[in-house]
Amino acid sequence: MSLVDTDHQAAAQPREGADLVLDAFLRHQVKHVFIFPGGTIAPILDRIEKRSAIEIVCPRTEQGAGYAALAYARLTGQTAVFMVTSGPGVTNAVTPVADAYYDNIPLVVITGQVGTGDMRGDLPIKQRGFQEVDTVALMKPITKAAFLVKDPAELPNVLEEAFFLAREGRQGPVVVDLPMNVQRGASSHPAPIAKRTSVVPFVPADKIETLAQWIGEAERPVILAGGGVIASGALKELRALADKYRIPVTMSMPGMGAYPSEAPLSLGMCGYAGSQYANLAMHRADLLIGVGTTFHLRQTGSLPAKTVANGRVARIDLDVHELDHSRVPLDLSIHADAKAALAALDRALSRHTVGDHAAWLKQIAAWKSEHRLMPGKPGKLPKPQAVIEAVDAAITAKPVIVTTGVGQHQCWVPRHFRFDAPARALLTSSGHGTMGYDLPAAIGAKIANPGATVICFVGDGSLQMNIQELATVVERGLDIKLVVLDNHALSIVAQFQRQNWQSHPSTGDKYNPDFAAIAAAYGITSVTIDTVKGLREKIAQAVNRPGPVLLHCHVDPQEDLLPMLLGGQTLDAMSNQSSF
Ligand SMILES: Cc1ncc(C[n+]2csc(CCOP(=O)(O)OP(=O)(O)O)c2C)c(N)n1
Repeated sequence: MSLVDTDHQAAAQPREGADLVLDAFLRHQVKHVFIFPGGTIAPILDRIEKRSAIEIVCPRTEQGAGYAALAYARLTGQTAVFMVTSGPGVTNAVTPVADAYYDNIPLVVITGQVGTGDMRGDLPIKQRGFQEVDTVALMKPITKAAFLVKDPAELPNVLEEAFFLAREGRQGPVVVDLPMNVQRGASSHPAPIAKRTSVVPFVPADKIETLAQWIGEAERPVILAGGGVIASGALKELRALADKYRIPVTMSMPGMGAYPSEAPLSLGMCGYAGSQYANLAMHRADLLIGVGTTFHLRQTGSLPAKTVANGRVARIDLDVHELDHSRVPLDLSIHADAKAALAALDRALSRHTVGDHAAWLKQIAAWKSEHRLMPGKPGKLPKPQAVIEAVDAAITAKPVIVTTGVGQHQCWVPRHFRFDAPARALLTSSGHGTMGYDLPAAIGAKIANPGATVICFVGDGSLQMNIQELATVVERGLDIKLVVLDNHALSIVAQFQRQNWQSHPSTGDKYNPDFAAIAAAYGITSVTIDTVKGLREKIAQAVNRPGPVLLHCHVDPQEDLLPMLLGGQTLDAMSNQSSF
């Protein structure tokens, strides 16, 4: 069956709002929609089911649907469609929408709404309709735009604008709120669709020339690559530049994979949960070049003016506001798409002489061996880092997509799993830092790329935010490997509490169920790991077995995330102080 329902398109006017929504999906070649249903979204759901071959993905909660949509958009490069019902559907969708906003993920969010006659409008009352909530007001601060459509005739243009805005410039979510009478109402004369064209900033040749000159002068250059490098498809350009001119590359968490973890010039992740060697390199650089990265607290620490002790800072970004309001003071700001800017930089550099940075690379090699990322004192239970490394070693097939929750485990994954996008890609909730992204994101990843090996590293706390999605895994027969790093704690918060207030009464020593038994109850193969003995073999067997598997790994609860960049510390002075 074709995705386009030609019979219906030929049908006589007038057309219902729900049909006009479906038309927009078909125009934009939507292949999957992610939905958690309810009455006020049912008209569109019905239309998709009856009149298209679009596949409906219906997890167990709005969060499940939302995070799956986010991962799907990330991997397919397409705008994902996420649909929820009015009232509680909308409020449950707020967190995934915020996640899409802060991590620049193109999403069109269709929200059901009570009929316009039942809407409170400007009246000084709480609610007029059942399950009425002011969706636009709730969503405005966490979307690129939020529209309430009151007339079906406006639908084609509003939806066109929504699909356009989701991708324009820095990508993100757009909400379209659709009252029942708009979905069900007929429009004889929908307005003709006004096409929009993207504006890509012109690469400023003079600034690129300045940067090329600075690279020529630099003795200690470092590139900080962010998620923007991956989003703009600038992997080839970044790698060519770094390799040709021997510039070490560090990455933010969303930038992991922009440069291969294993390459000799890779410094891995920087910042709060990065390594001391990456942070030392940034701090001691005489030229730091940020590409598609925000220079936020997590990457540069709490003393932004001291990110670089004695050097220049240049930054390339698609978002001019980020440059105008940079946390880290800039000596050069280049408003451009990363891919185009790096290609222009390479051309400009061909006219300059660049040294081999031998002394700098030698210094970095010394820091790397001096500050290796190591687990703490061995205990009876496996170390989380050892589990991650064992999973890494056990997977040979490509591509591999890794998703995580939020917490210590999220920080250990970039440290101990080797990334190299797109063959070994990381999907994690970066800007919003949302527990519960993990399992649903793995579902979206597997739907987007059924041939990929999908691994979800998840803490016991994060898993319990959306554990119900194990049902979706089974229902859709998704071959996902869940590696539960169970330390019986909301550990990163427990560590923070111990560091500052010496105890963790509500975040440590948590009661946990037998996750392996829960997986088994859903019909998922499960394996329990609670000893160091045979760890690698057991893990290799479990991750290479076909079909979904949950590995319940009891890991050492006495393991701190170390080193860590604490508030008030400059990048050269990460803390290595145990909290126990
Ligand atoms: C939805 C949500 N609520 C609260 C937090 C605050 N928070 C950050 S990490 C964390 C603990 C995570 O525990 P777990 O998933 O077990 O990971 P661990 O730190 O033990 O590896 C909490 C409560 C958050 N990030 N997201």
